[in-house]
Amino acid sequence: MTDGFPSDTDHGRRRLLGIGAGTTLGAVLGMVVPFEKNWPRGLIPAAFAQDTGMDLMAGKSGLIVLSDRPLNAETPAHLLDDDITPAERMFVRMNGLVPQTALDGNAEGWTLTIDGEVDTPLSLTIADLQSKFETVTRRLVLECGGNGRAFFQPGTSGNQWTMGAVGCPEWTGVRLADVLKAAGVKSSAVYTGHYGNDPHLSGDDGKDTISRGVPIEKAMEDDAIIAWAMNGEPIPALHGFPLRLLVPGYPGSVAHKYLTRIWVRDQVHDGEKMTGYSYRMPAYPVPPGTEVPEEDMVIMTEMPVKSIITFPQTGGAVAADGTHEVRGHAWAGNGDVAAVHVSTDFGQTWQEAALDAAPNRFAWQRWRANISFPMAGYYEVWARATDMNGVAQPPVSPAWNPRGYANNIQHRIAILAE
Ligand SMILES: Nc1nc2c(c(=O)[nH]1)N[C@H]1C(S)=C(S)[C@@H](COP(=O)(O)O)O[C@H]1N2
Ligand SMILES: [Mo]
Repeated sequence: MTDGFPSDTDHGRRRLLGIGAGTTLGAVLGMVVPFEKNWPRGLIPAAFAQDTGMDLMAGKSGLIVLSDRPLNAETPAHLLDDDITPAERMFVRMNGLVPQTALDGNAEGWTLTIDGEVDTPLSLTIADLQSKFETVTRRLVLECGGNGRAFFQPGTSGNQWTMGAVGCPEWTGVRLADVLKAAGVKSSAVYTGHYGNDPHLSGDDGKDTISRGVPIEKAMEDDAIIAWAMNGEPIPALHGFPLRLLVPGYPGSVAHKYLTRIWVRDQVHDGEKMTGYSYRMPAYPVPPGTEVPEEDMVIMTEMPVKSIITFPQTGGAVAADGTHEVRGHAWAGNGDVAAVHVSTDFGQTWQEAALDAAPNRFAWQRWRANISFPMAGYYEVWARATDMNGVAQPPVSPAWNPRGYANNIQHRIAILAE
């Protein structure tokens, strides 16, 4: 099994594989099954089937499941306090099903193909990647393009992520640029197209679950990596075992899991969820609720500046006197964050937080502030990050868009001073 899945999941699966003529369902599930005699032999108990999400979430702790088919789960902000997000706290965004290879932790014969607009198409094993290219380890923020969707008015369709479709694990792999250079990128190259082996929800082999890409200039920057490890362990099944791409700064959807192929295109990639309204924003500001013509939608690129408050947990009580630490993380799709400010008076006044430097580009940055209260009562702490261009998070949802992307509204928490 891959890291992040405790042994009881492992047992569950092994027991499941062992279901044979003499096996009872009660033994498999470890509990009494009153209608045991009606159980059709060979039928996988729903408790273990992929569409419940139960078994798959066994390695997670405290996440909120937003949908179970496909599996989508976010992390409450106070559980994102670690500088390096552990696997058990990492949000999950599946567009399709978790591939069996990942569930089995089976990377045997895995190859990554680089083809299209390259001089020499490559077929690389994981051992090739590890031996032929320089290994790099980096903390990289991964944030779903739809994080914050729940705050748009009127609401938009899709997972109603609040603040927790984001994390910053430490990834180990090789630079995407080094691999592309080894293949020799032709001058005709325009875009990348990413492919993996996760099955489409319909089970139809002919359908891609998702296939997004980035402009070749972005792919050739130093920051994007092809990773085989997360937090020093093989990448967990839900996060892309055995290989995944990370293209920091861009929406998480370009960070392809279960990576099998990078097709270098001579045009803007037109794979699954690259076209129409998927991961696209109106080319101009629109009033909330507007129907925007498809041809006016443009591909999302850099994610906006954002921050979260990870301590204290919202809703807690503190002593009205004295000072109290609040802290969290801040990140921006265009590089480093310039400043973080906090307010305890609904945004009338702001105090600057101490902000740590990023350990590497596109890692989130720790911020801390000491706050105090003039008297007992209900307060909110609001946090506001500002990027290097002086652009700050808004106190209300930013530009409404048909699919509810890129909402970097300020995070606020409730505190009772008593
Ligand atoms: N193969 C594959 N890669 C994928 C996806 C997917 O469904 N299949 N989802 C994408 C989206 S939309 C996001 S936000 C991130 C989520 O990564 P995580 O589940 O590891 O947090 O993976 C991206 N890569
Ligand atoms: Mo996403």
